[in-house]
Amino acid sequence: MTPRMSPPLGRRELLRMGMTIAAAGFLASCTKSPAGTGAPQRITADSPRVSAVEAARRGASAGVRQVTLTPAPTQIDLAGTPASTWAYGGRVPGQEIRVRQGEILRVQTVNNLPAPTTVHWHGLALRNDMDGVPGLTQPEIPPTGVFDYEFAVPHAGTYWFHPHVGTQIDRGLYAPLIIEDPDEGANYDHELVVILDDWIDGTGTDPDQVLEGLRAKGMPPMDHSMGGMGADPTAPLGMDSGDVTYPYYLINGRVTADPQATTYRAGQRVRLRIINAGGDTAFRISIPGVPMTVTHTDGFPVQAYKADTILLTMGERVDAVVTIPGSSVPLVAVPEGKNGFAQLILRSGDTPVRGRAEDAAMLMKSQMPLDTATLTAAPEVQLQRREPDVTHDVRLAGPTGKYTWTINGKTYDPRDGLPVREGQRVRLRFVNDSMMFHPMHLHGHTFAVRDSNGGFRARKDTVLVAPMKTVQVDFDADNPGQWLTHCHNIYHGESGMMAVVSYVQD
Ligand SMILES: [Cu+2]
Repeated sequence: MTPRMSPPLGRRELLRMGMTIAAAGFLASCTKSPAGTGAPQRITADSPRVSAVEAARRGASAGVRQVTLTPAPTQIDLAGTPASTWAYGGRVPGQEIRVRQGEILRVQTVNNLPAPTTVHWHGLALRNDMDGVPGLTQPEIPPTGVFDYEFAVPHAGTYWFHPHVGTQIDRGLYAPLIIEDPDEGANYDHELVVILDDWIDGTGTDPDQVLEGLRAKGMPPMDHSMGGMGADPTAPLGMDSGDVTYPYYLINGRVTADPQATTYRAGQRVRLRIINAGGDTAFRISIPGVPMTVTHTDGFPVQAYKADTILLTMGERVDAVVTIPGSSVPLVAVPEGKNGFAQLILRSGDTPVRGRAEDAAMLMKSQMPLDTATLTAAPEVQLQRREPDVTHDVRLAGPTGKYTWTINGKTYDPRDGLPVREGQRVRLRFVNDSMMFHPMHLHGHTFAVRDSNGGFRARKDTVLVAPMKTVQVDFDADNPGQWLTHCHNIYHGESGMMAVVSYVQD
């Protein structure tokens, strides 16, 4: 068997992208320790280890899926109100990419934006040089530039993709990436992807201006003695659940006044694949009178659990199966700590909609929502118990001064890193020293969330770390490279709350 390998980012691709060799050299050289010092060397994105691990991941006869992705300025329609934005292929959300586990995905990305961009494949344990982090795993794709992403898709599940440059994710640049498992044995009749978003772009401002405004205003740290936690069990994010006020909340690109409606028959089972693509908003999700049987979170299966209301922070995904009732019902998404709601209509034949979404939204605020991290991983994806070889604290703090958010007292610097070695069991302790929640995302791995007894709960790649709380996660260091861990609030991440989990070797 001779697996066909894709070359690491080479001179040819770099030249094609208009990169100078000097700029390209930045990636490889400045992130390594000087030769001869005896210090461990970083395993960078262009390392032969990265190619070798990818080769081992590829089956001899893996099928190839070829897709073209075109990020470009466009105009969308918010129920009669036009909004200028940036999107993939002129639509929000972008066209879903659907592949099978084990296939090779090739995405030729043609940057028609007036700014540099990249694409990050959120949640995938893919090869490091395809992870889409500029200055760490690849150079930015300049305007008019082209970059060919190509990687094996390792795990089935509900994923998504978005840029990893500036505040671009809070424009319309996002789309679902669904990876099917041919052996899964579907126990449902239909699938419905449900993408939640908070929307401000093209409504008289844009996300760059929003960030400028936050910095201009500055943010005094909140008074810790106020003790916002624990006061209200139905407000798990505390009192401060967002920095940005959005005029619209969308489901699948549709505003509340003009929701998507999908028609089924009573008794049919629908697998919902719900993705929170928001920039600064967690959502509670409920279908009044219809329990949701949660089957997966962040792509990985959990022991089935029935929930009435689910909490989903930015970057998280949840799959749930519902049975269509005898009358049409809304799926309602309430932005945590903010006004308004988003909706989508599940039609049951031609019956009228039962109940008002406004009333459901009110009721949902008094219910304790499910945090999917508290679920138990399905047996086939449970991490074996093992003492960690290395433990790193990831201390989350802010905001200070002109809206600065830090990890371990520092803002993001790609030359810094939390060192890990291939083969290690790694523990990250996300310690939230701030009064705001942070959805902490780790690239390239799916960790196991620890419970208070030292056991494991769900497998996740994005986990809610509530104000003043600590969440510990374990993972096996089996995907060499340089991987970000960061807050998935885009305004926190862009203001410093990102760090590198850095594979090193002697
Ligand atoms: Cu944050």
